[in-house]
Formats: sequence, structure tokens, C-alpha cells
Amino acid sequence: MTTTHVDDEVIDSAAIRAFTEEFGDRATGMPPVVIVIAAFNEEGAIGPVVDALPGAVAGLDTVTIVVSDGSVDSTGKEARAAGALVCDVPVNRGQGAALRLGYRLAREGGARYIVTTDADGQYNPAEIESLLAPILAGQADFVTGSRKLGSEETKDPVRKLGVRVFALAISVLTGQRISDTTFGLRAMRAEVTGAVRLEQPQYQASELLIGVITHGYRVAERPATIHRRRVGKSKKGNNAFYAMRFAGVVVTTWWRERQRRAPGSAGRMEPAGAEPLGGAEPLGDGLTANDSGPEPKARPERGDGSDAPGFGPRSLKST
Ligand SMILES: Nc1nc2c(ncn2[C@@H]2O[C@H](COP(=O)(O)OP(=O)(O)O)[C@@H](O)[C@H]2O)c(=O)[nH]1
Ligand SMILES: [Mg+2]
Repeated sequence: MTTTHVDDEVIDSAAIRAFTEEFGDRATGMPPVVIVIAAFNEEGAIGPVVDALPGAVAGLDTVTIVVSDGSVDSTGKEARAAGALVCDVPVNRGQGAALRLGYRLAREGGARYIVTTDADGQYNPAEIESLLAPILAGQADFVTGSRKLGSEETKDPVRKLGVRVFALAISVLTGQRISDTTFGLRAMRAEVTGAVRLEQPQYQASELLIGVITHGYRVAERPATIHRRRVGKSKKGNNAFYAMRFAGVVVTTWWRERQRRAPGSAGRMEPAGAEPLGGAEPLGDGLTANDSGPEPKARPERGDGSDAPGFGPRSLKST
């Protein structure tokens, strides 16, 4: 479904209102680590995934938010039964729109760190801790898992080639060496999600990654595992369609970010999610009142990234 910015805001606001009414203090006083999952028709998969997530990571409590948009099965019911806070969106917009809303719920609810994973059991929850570690140590602001540094179950040569080609393309375009650009298991400081412009309704991974890099956040990779989907099938279409859409997002995001950073460009961006949900007071910069996490080396200006380093080659930060 195609929605305009105004439609999106109306849909998000209604969903946030319903979420806050349903979960009350749990929605406005989130623990430090919030795990966000976008789920679409993931009955049979989402319950075990939520069940397997850790209640604490590195000594920090977690909660899981599942954003289910337009699911016509029992995804929401199953996720609630497993203990997740579920945000039901009546229309299907895509994984990007769902994650954007989930980030907002987490950030404005007081999260310090946001972790993403998928509803289909392709990622290993035991690896969350190693992704969060560089952030907790103050060495990174955004950490993505990498199947190239870790392992993958698929034998599909086309998917494998796609991962390599997109990693090379984004590395060349941004100057940040990256080996896996579509890994769904990631960890980041919550403020990152409010600073980067997120507009892609479905193929969101490269928009987030390119935005994070071009805002000057410190990016790292950690070895991680990706399994084959065991229940249901991919919502992203076949390989050719996926690759085409993904390539389109890479090019348009790269160009948009280049324009934003061009000398003389106003480069204004709407901060995502202006209103706190109630519990946490935003302290400018997208930080919430309970944020005491490490500072980025050079904290980018919220929304305009004017102090971010250039697009040229940068030192290798991924490990
Ligand atoms: N809320 C929401 N989640 C989606 C949508 N499309 C995909 N997802 C979720 O995004 C995650 C990744 O999707 P998947 O189809 O497995 O993509 P793939 O792993 O890249 O092939 C899963 O948790 C899906 O349920 C959507 O339209 N809305
Ligand atoms: Mg999947």
C-alpha cells in the first residue's frame, strides 16, 4: 500500500495512542534495551521467536515491541501471549514503516538501546549480547551482524552474490567498509533512529545503514548467523524483484544524503517522533531522560548531520 507522509503520521499517531492505552506504564517506562520486531502474517513463527528473546542482556532489562501491520492471522495474539508489547497497525505498509514506528515507540518510551530482529526465527537471540557490547563499551553507535563474518545456511548463489554486490556498492559509495548490508539483527543507540531520515516503507535496511554512516555515527560489524526461514515464506518477493527494489533504495538514499550534505544545502530533516509518550522527557538530540549511555565520538547534529565526515573513504571501523 502507498501512503503519503500525512497519511503515515495519522496512522502512526492512532497506533501510538492505542499502544499507550493498552500498555500504560509499560509503554511509557521502557527498560534500557528494547527489541523491535516488524511482523506481517507470522503466525506460528512469532510466538517462539519472542519466547526465545532474553529478558536481560549484559545485565540490562529488555522488552520486546512487535509492530504488526495489516496481519490477517493471529500474529498479534501470539506475540502478546509470548509477552511482547504489540502495536497493531490496521493497514499494511511494509517492514520499513513498521520498524520506524517501533523505533519511535521505543525511543519515546525511554529506551537507551534498540535491537532489531525478525519475526521468522532467522536470527540467533544469543548473539544480541555481542552486537550490543561495542555500544555499551562506547566504541560504536550502530552494530550490524554480518553473515560474511559469521555464517549462513542458505545455498542460494543468487542471494549470496546479492549480499556481496550490495556490500561492495555501499562500501564504495559511503567509504565505510561493510560486508553485509541487509542483516536484520542489529543494535544501536536509540537516538540514532531519531536522527536518520527513514522514509522507505518496505526495503529499509540500506536506508538506515547509509543514513547512519552519512550522519557520522560509528558503525561496527560483528559475526552473526542467519538461518533459513522455517515457517512461512519471505514477504519480499523473488530475488530479482528484491534486488531491484533494494538497488533503487541504495541509489535514492545515497543521492538524497549527498544532496543534504552538499555545501549550501538547507539539509533540513524532520526529527522522527517529536512527542514523548509520557514517561521520558526528550533532552534535545533525541536522548531521553534516562539516557546515560556512552556518547558518540562526534555526536552529529540531530537531523542535519552538518558535522558528519565526508563521503570519501574513511578508516575501517568494522571489525
Ligand atoms: N509489519 C510488517 N512486517 C513485515 C512486512 N514485510 C515483512 N515484514 C517482516 O520483516 C521481517 C523480514 O521479512 P522477510 O519476509 O522474512 O524478509 P527476508 O528475510 O528479507 O526475506 C519479518 O519479520 C517479516 O514479518 C510488512 O509489510 N509489515
Ligand atoms: Mg526473513
